[in-house]
Amino acid sequence: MKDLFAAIEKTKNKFSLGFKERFKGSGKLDESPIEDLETLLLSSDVGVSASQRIISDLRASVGKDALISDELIANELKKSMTKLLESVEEPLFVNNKSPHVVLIVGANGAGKTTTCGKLAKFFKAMEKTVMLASGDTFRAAATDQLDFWGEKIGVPVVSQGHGADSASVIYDAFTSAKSRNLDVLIADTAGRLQNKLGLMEELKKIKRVISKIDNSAPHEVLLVLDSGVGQNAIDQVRVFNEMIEVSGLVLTKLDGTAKGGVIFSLAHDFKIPIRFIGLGEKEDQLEIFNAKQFVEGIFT
Ligand SMILES: Nc1nc2c(ncn2[C@@H]2O[C@H](COP(=O)(O)OP(=O)(O)OP(=O)(O)O)[C@@H](O)[C@H]2O)c(=O)[nH]1
Ligand SMILES: [Mg+2]
Repeated sequence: MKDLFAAIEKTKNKFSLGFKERFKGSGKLDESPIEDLETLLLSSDVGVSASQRIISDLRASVGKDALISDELIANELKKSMTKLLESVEEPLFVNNKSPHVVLIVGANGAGKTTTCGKLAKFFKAMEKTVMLASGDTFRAAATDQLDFWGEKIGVPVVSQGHGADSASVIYDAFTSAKSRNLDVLIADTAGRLQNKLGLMEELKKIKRVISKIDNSAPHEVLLVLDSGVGQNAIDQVRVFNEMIEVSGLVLTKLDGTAKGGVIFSLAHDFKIPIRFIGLGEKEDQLEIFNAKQFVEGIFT
C-alpha cells in the first residue's frame, strides 16, 4: 500500500490539495462549493459524467442545507468515489483452462510488453506455470524485449521473430502450452493504432485462430492503458472494444502522472473490470486494483 500511495502522489496532489484548500472548516454544501468541486474533479481528469455521478451521490448523502464540516464532506466524497470504483473492482482469476489465455492489447507504448513480464511474475508467485508468446511481430526489438522478461522471470517465451504472422506465433504457443499442461499463456501484441485497419484484422485473426483450439479462448483480453494520456484513454477503450471485446483493463504509469483521475471516468463509462494498476517499470510494480486503497491514496 505504501507503494501505491507513493506512486499516485501526483494525482493526489492535484486533487486532494485542491480539495483541502477549498473546503476548510464548515459550511453548507450549496451551489458554490459544488461548482468548485466539479471544477476540481474535471481538472483532475475525472471526466464530466463520472464527476456528475460522484456529486449527485454526495448531494444525496449530505443534503444542501445542513451545516457540515470539511471532514464530513471528505468522508462522504470518499464513499461516493469508492462506490464508483468498486463497481469495476473484479480481480482476474485464472482457472483450470489449461492454459488460461490472456491476450494483451493496447496502443503503442502503453506498457503492454512490460505488463506481460509483470503478469508472468505475478502468476508465477501464485505457483502457476506460465508461458509468454511474442505476438508483436511488427516492431523489430519486441521479441528481444519479451525474451529479456522471460529470462528475468524464468518463464519460457515462444517467438518467431520480426515479420512473422502474429496469429501463428500465438497459435503455436497455445499448442505448446497446452501440450505442456501449463496454467497461463500471456500473449503480447503490437500496438499500431496508426494502422487501425491492419491492427483490427490482426486482432480478429488472432481470436479466430486460437478459438480453433479452444472456442472459449482467449479467456481474457486485457487492454493496457497509459494513465498519462488522461481522457484519451476513453477513446482508446472505445477503439479497442470495437476491434476485439475487451474483458479487463490495466492502468499503467500511475507513478508518472497527475491524470490518474481518469480511472473514475473509465469505471463510470464502461463498467469493464479494472484488473491491475502499474506503478513503475520494475517487475513487482503491478498491483491488483483495489478501489478503497486507491481512493485512500488520493486523499491521504
Ligand atoms: N513509470 C512507469 N513506466 C512504465 C510502466 N509500465 C511500462 N512502463 C514503461 O513504458 C515504456 C513502454 O513500455 P512497453 O512495455 O515497451 O510498452 P508497449 O505497449 O509494449 O510498447 P510497444 O510495443 O512499442 O507498443 C517502457 O519504458 C516501460 O518501462 C509503469 O507502470 N510505470
Ligand atoms: Mg511492446
